[in-house]
Amino acid sequence: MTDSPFVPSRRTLLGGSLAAVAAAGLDSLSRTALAQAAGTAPAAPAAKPLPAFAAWKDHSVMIVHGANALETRRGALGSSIITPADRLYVRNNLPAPDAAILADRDAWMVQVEGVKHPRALSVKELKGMGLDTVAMVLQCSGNGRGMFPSKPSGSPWQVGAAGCVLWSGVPVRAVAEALGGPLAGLKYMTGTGGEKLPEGIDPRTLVVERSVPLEAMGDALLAWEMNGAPISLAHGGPLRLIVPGYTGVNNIKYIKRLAFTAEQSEAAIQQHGYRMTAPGQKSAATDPSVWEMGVKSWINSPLPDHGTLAAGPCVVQGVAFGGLHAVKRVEVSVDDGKTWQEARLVGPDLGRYAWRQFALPVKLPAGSHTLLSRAEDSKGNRQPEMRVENAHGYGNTSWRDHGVKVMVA
Ligand SMILES: Nc1nc2c(c(=O)[nH]1)N[C@H]1C(S)=C(S)[C@@H](COP(=O)(O)O)O[C@H]1N2
Ligand SMILES: [Mo]
Repeated sequence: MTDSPFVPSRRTLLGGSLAAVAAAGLDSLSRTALAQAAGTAPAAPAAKPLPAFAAWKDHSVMIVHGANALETRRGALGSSIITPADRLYVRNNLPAPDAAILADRDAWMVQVEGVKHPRALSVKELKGMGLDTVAMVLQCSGNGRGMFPSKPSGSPWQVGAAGCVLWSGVPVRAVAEALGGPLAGLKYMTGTGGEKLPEGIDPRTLVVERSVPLEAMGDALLAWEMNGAPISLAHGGPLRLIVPGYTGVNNIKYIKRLAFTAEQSEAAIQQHGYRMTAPGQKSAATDPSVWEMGVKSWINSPLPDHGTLAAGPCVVQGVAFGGLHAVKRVEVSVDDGKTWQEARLVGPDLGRYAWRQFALPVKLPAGSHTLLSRAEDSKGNRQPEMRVENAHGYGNTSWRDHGVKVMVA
């Protein structure tokens, strides 16, 4: 993956919020001086340009880690529950396919295997087989990797490789049933991405193909719509496998094959990639696979980059989700974890795979304050204080790591 060189683009200057415009227009010295005067950390350098396939994203709120890794800035997820498409993070392991695959969406084919009557189905046929909508947190397995002091390789995501989005499509169950049902004894559901692979290379080294336990099929969809619009190329249109509660990589974009299988995929991304491997070790297929997401929350406001806050009332707000289980409770601390208060879950409850927003009105006196949040799901699983150290920086749900320090005067 090649990162584009740093070029302050006209888009940033024209399209951004006032703060972004100011940040982009200043050299780093003046930014630092301003930030110091305001008592905040220096702002990040102006953004790299967006890659062409995601040029329609809101550049002012995206951190461009590379041409295939775009993160939403903390605090830019908005104060309502659904993440707008133009603010949702993007992660591709391979270059996205040509936009021509969207020219005739209904004609896109997916090969269904491991059922009694395997066959290829068009999106048009799928649309006649059933319909459901799920609100779901889509989160990269490595979200929070940037908080690991061990600096694992990979995009150093903070909180913004995640969003809460609506997917509409046909339940995988309905498709499997229409084809006679999965064959007996199969253990996994395997999805294959439709990217074109270079010739002359063993496809298993590059193909984005992931297997999840068969029970994940229960709420899985073959989706053609996201947030009420046909799925964009960046997010996997014309057709995407949606596996609610499972990390991003298991949600296969441009899906061209869906198979019920006895074994996990032989692709490198399954065998060696996305495994919880001990620090310093090489990944092996015996390491636990990164599948279900853990209970997690973080604060989106106030944030240090809002500058010094005025002493007095303020609303601490953020998002919380439970992966496979609904989030039940969120506590907030404004004193670095000494005391905790229960926050209110606000906004609509869009089901167990969606996140809930939380809010807690507090009064902050002058000084520096570390704000923390920790969530609990309906099964009593609690967000842990510490991350699980691992070689590739997956699964960071640490409430300690996700704390924010704000200045009040
Ligand atoms: N076909 C395909 N599907 C894919 C990927 C990919 O590279 N190719 N990347 C995965 C990863 S690692 C993540 S985090 C999510 C990102 O989804 P998004 O770009 O819609 O946010 O897609 C997943 N599905
Ligand atoms: Mo990811």
